[in-house]
Amino acid sequence: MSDFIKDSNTDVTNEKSKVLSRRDFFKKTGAMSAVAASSVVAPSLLKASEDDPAIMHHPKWGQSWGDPVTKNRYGIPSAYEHNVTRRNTKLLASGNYRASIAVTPIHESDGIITPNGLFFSRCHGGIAHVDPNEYRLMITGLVEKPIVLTLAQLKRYPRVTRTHFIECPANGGQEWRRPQYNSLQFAKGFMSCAEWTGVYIKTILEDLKLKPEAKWMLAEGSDNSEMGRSVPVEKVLDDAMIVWGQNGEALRPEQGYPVRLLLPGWEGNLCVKWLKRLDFASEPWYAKEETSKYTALKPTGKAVQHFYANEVNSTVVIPSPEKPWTDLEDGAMVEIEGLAWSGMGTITRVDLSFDGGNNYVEANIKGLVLPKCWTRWSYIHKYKKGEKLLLTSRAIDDAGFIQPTIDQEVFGFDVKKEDYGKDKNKGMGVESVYHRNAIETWEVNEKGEVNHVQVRTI
Ligand SMILES: Nc1nc2c(c(=O)[nH]1)N[C@H]1C(S)=C(S)[C@@H](COP(=O)(O)O)O[C@H]1N2
Ligand SMILES: [Mo]
Repeated sequence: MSDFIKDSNTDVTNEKSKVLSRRDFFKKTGAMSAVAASSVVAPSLLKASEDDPAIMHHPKWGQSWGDPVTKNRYGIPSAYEHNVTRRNTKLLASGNYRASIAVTPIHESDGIITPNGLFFSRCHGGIAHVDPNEYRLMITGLVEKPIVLTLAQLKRYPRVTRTHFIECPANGGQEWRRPQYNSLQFAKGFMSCAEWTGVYIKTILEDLKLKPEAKWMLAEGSDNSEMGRSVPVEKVLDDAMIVWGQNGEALRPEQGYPVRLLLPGWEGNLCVKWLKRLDFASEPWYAKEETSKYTALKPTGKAVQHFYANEVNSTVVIPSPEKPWTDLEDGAMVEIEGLAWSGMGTITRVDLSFDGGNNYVEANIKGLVLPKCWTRWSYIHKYKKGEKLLLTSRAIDDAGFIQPTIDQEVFGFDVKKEDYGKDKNKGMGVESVYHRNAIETWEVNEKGEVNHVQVRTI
């Protein structure tokens, strides 16, 4: 664990962060040092040592009775895992820890499920505590049969269980100009992934009968922010869900207990928590909602416009600023691991670069590969003590999208490389807060420390 995180309010602005040009990197390091290895991976320093007291002595926890099994009726993690927590920072809180963001420690994550206690949480009006007995869901507007449901009535519809991530569209949004956080948790932790249980809204609509004029669904929360969002009816009839289950238990209060909206793959802010009303209408609530569009890059180099979905994205998880390689011996075989995800489909390929995106090798996709879901990938690497690397990952999805470079994302895809920097107005020049899915780079230095950098092609 790197030592920059001392308490949950530590300011982690990235003092070491820098913007590199590709030429800088090649001047410094010469050729690329990727090794495609198939050898056995083993922590080679482990030996059955006689002088290791941790293995030679009977430990204190085995010498007396342990706690009664009912001590924690609701279990909690080992006390030794106390550092694995969500975190926030003044930079993201605007001085208000109620209308705030708590980011997920994805550097500590295994597999593709985020435990409920670590799930990313964004609340505009604080965490509401809704009494399930008083909970009601009203479904109204352009339906033949408007209804008000209790929680028990809602749960009588046939249920489905699906695994999806929820990502705030501002994830990574601090990093447009330069890396701001020397931390995976803060740079990419505005998201989490869980197994959700609930009902497809299209199933409820079979009963309520949607009128043909209905083009938008307005969703409203019952928290202090009374969040209202409009969702196109095509998405509602595709895979929109109303969920009450999160990883095998009731939704946590932070996730909108007892019921939230889930729009698989779409912007997290549309997934209204503490859901109280769905109102079908012919118009959206805000004109903006019809017009906000973003672009995404196809592998052909062509960009297309779309809106609402979180674009294909990826990150290296190990190593990362929080998980450096400072203790690795020369020649160690290590597994580089990461996550990839796309709100538009299923991950089909992940590439890994050791030189900041000039050359790529194909990574292995691990375990379950599901649509609109976190996907694990890895690559076995032979570590050379003192080597300098620029680790960059790039994911591709089955909707045909590929992660852009930051320059493509900022200046546009039609601008030729030789025009970059000459006329910044020529491209889109978009440095927004939202929908940044450009490739990210970790610099591994001679000591094995990992820093967040940005490689520019300009
Ligand atoms: N009612 C309500 N719903 C809400 C919010 C809120 O503040 N109130 N925040 C939204 C935002 S901006 C995001 S990114 C997601 C985050 O979901 P999570 O907190 O479960 O991760 O919830 C969305 N739904
Ligand atoms: Mo958000």
